[in-house]
Amino acid sequence: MNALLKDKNIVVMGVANNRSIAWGITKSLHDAGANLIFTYRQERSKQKLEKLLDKNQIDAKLVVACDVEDDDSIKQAFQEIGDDAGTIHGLVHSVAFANTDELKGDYADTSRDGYLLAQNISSYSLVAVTREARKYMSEGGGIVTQTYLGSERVVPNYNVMGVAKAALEASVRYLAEDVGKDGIRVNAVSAGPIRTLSAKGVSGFNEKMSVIEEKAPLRRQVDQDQVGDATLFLLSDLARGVTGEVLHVDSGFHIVA
Ligand code: NDP
Ligand code: N5H
Repeated sequence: MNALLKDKNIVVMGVANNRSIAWGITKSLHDAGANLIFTYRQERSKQKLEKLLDKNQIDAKLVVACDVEDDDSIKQAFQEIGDDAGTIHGLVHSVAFANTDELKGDYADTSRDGYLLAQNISSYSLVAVTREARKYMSEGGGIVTQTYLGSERVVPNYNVMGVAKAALEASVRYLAEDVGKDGIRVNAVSAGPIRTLSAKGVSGFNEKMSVIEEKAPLRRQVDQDQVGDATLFLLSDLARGVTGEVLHVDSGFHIVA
């Protein structure tokens, strides 16, 4: 237990189950004394989340539905959060989506609809939620999103999602400039491969995981708790001088040739 986020109201988007990166983040934020507010899309995720909270004796301040494909849903969710919490001090964006059949084969075969869907849910959503959340971030604070190395390098099969993450990382920088004047910082964590519901069944995931143990400087896998602690750092005052940054939590894999 530490007091890095004591009495801070933090919104966490993207817990689907106990393997979610957002759940690792939840545990770190809870240990730091934060008041937690959650958003979910599917009813199934809400049920899983409520069970997890119960089992871990974490009291959520609020749990609200939010489909990031839908502006009205985003507006409604943040209005409810703002009315309930008064002030928001932090936001964790941990959502992404692309069609499974476009996460393999040639990137050149990506359909227009598939491209736009990946951009919509995985990248534009950060712009939309930043716009709504900042209305209630009157005391400044931090926003942290989740990205992957496939934005910087050509990683086989990541394809349309790599391009969405490149846009997401560029958004982090442009948003950081916009909201910096209000004392709000915007950063991303670039995690190494972690076995989650999203990662399940996508081509090439196992190979990407094993190469971390072989080639990354630390020669061990990345887990949700490591991403949780790095996200906590970025949300906390310890990172008060850091914005527009992409922090790699990948056992150092991105530095090796
Ligand atoms: P999860 O499957 O656990 O989480 C994905 C989340 O995205 C789910 O909670 C899902 O909610 C949510 N989501 C999808 N579409 C929407 C939508 N339209 N509106 C609201 N929420 C939506 O996977 P991860 O924890 O792995 O993924 C979290 C983030 O981490 C993603 O941005 C991913 O790209 C990133 N990341 C993951 C890595 C990994 O190896 N796992 C590595 C690097 C980055 P629901 O189920 O309710 O629809
Ligand atoms: C190079 C790789 C492996 C290949 C690419 C994987 C890309 C995964 C990202 C997206 C988010 C996965 C995705 O959208 C899956 C959906 O099509 C199907 N799944 C679902 O609908 C489940 C039920 C819900 C919960 O999922 C979502 N997203 O809502 C990359 C890997 C080494 C690292 C990785 C896995 C990165 C990443 O961004 O997640």
